[in-house]
Amino acid sequence: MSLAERARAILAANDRGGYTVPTDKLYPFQWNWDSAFVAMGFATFDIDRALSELEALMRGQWADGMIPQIIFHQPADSYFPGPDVWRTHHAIPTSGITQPPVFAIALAFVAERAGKDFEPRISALYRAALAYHRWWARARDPGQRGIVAVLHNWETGRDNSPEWDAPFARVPQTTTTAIVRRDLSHIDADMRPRDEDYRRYIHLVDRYAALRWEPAALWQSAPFKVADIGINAILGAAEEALGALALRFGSSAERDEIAGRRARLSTGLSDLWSETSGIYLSRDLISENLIPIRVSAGFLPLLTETCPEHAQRSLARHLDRILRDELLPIPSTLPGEAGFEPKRYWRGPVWAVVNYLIARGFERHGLTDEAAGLKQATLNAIRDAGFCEYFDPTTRQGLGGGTFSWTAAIALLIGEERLALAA
Ligand code: 9WN
Repeated sequence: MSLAERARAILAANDRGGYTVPTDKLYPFQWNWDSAFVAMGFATFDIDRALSELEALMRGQWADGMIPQIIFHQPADSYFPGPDVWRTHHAIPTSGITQPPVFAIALAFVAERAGKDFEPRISALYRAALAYHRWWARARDPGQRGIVAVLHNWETGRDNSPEWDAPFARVPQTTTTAIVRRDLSHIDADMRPRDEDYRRYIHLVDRYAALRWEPAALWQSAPFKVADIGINAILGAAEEALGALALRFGSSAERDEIAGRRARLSTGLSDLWSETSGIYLSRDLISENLIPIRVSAGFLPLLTETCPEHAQRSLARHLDRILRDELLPIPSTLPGEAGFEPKRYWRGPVWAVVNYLIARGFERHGLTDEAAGLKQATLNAIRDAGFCEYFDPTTRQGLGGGTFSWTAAIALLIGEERLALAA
């Protein structure tokens, strides 16, 4: 079987009828940003199915516009924390937090390839994306400073990144919920977050559930409030994608509204650039300090139109150094950082989805060699180690869960471009 055939077989195996689980057993529900990448992967061969993936996310969307991190379409007991811990009130059970807003980026990607017949469905999804972005601005940037905050590390999608170590020190480890980790029955403990991390993760869930997930109450009470560089960059790019969709599906008032948020985010992002580190950083919004830990997500502002040339050049130099050190690009935490651990989840391993976004970022600024090199290295890692959840940058070994949906989606996306170039 070719790599593309294997990738499609993984998506088929993880299909639960209109939506896809990240991988069997370890993650038995629908995850927000996983499904956005999966939708793009499906769009390489099946537009109808790509739209269904996004529509299933839309069914989980809350009345206030939030699209949750997890949608529990069907019960399963192989994952913790389940709906009983989240205690939310949506018709379909969901978690109470969100994840990186790749949704509109995926929708624009699918829309570009879809024929006229799909327009009514895309139009409904555009409205969902618009409501989602309004939620981000209202609930997570109430002061309109141009950077949005996350209130739980799971929202960043980079759960145990060393960036969160210092902000998390303020979060108590007390919980009212018994912690029954299911992940450790599927994956080695040294590749996953530690128990003390989980106690803090669940402390936050308990605290927010007690506030009935009311955004203003969460904002007041949150002991963890961070401007994650990944989310802010992705949201900047997603507003751009939404602006393009609004040309076809929106009103002129909506186009102005989107342009306003986009301009604010662009100013906010420039505030996350660190001249000393030569990369973008996250900011702790309680201490107001930039978090001086260089991570792969610090490359993501390349996705935005306004990423300045000096930053582009500096990020290209970072990539070059990683390649000269003969590491698989781009480690989630850059080697040399105190918290770097090449096998422990977001503290070092390489993730195909992050590489794909960064490559798109290099590409849009004309840094085509960087983009091509990164895509090829990602494809090679998948070919050699399999469709794993993540890869050790030092040994290139595949780690975490196997037969992963978003890794399959990226293989399809990069593979398709390679075929187009060869033709
Ligand atoms: C919590 C599904 C998700 C990804 C995240 C990744 C991991 C969950 C977990 O798996 O997080 O959301 O339980 O570890 O960190 O990015 O979306 O693949």
